[in-house]
Amino acid sequence: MGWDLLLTDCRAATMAEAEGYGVIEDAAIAIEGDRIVWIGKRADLPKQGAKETVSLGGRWVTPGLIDCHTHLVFGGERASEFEQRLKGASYEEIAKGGGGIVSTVRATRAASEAELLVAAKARLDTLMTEGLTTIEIKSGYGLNVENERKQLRVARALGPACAVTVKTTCLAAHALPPEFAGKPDAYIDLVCNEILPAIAADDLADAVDAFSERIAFTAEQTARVFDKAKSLGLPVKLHADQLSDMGGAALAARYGALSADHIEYSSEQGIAAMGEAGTVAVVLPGAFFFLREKQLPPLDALRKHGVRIAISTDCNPGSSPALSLLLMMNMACTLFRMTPAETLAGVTRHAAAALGLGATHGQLRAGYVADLVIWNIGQPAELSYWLGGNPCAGVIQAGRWRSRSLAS
Ligand code: DI6
Ligand code: FE
Repeated sequence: MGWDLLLTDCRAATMAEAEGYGVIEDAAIAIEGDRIVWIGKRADLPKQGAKETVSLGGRWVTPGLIDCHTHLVFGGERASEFEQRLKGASYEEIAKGGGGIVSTVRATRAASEAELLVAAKARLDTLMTEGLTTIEIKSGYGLNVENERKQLRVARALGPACAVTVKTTCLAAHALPPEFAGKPDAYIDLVCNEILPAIAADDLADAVDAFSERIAFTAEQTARVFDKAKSLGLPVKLHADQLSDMGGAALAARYGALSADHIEYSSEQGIAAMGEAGTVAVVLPGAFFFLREKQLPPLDALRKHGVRIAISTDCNPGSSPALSLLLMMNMACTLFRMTPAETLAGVTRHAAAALGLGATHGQLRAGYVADLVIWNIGQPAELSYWLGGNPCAGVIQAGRWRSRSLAS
């Protein structure tokens, strides 16, 4: 019988090497079930039949794109805060004035599960047109047991609804809900004693995140959340040092976090600790751009200390209403001076590592899950070159065609 699917006459950017694209010219890729079982030069292809053979006409193939940090499920939008910021108000001022994250908490609590699903699915459909095959989705707009569970149930439902891999993260320690005003430690008690155990009991989260910041939680409060997550067997991630240096990078490293995200203000010491711990850095150029930040993430220190760098949309209604991962790749190049090869690794190989999926996703490699994107491009750098437009010509998700338009 042979393979289920054989792709031939393609050029593969395998992302299977520590640097560069890992290019195989004139490649063939064989798929069985949901896995890649052979990839290499077409001339070396073992003699074996396939149920379906597709010639890709010289097109490029990459691993499926992975958006490893989003707040995709939320009620409402915050365009009026955007207008306020354009008149001079800062993100922190708006948050302190009762807007910001808490205004989305009100809208998310008021929305039904069905309403949240429809709105999030529309956003996910847009992201998926560009070859997204895996997405991480955080809670953090519910901030009580019932509504954090509601958000995470919607996130879990999106996987089967859209034929995409979803990893969920409980971000109950995102902001102080209004009913706990002035009592942050009491809210952290609720997170540790009620919210996280309830989420874990229903297997609603694959990881736990927190927002360590002046307008959110201290390092000490974050550490309490992380201790609880560890005791429940859940890996941790952190919104670290986005607006000020809170020692977040070092804290994340100390807990062996999968990733520390944002990290604009992280110290070199913190970055070195991340390198030691193998914690992935997730940079979020959409939030940097949309908040008109000036402090660049410490790219040179990240490279020097061998920290893997992932890139994500941070899709959320306040600081990054971004629905294009390709545009984030461009911004990582233009704003952060990353190379196009670094940015492609940032949305494949390293994004997989940031989700604990580094052994199965994010590379074109025998044994890995067959999540592939076929592109109408002349070279991989084009993926971070265009501002808008969409060169995606086909997507294979877990070994099955999800979309294709391969007419030449
Ligand atoms: N950092 C962010 O960029 C988002 N959350 C966070 O902790 C913003 C969330 C929002 O403004 O709604
Ligand atoms: Fe975020």
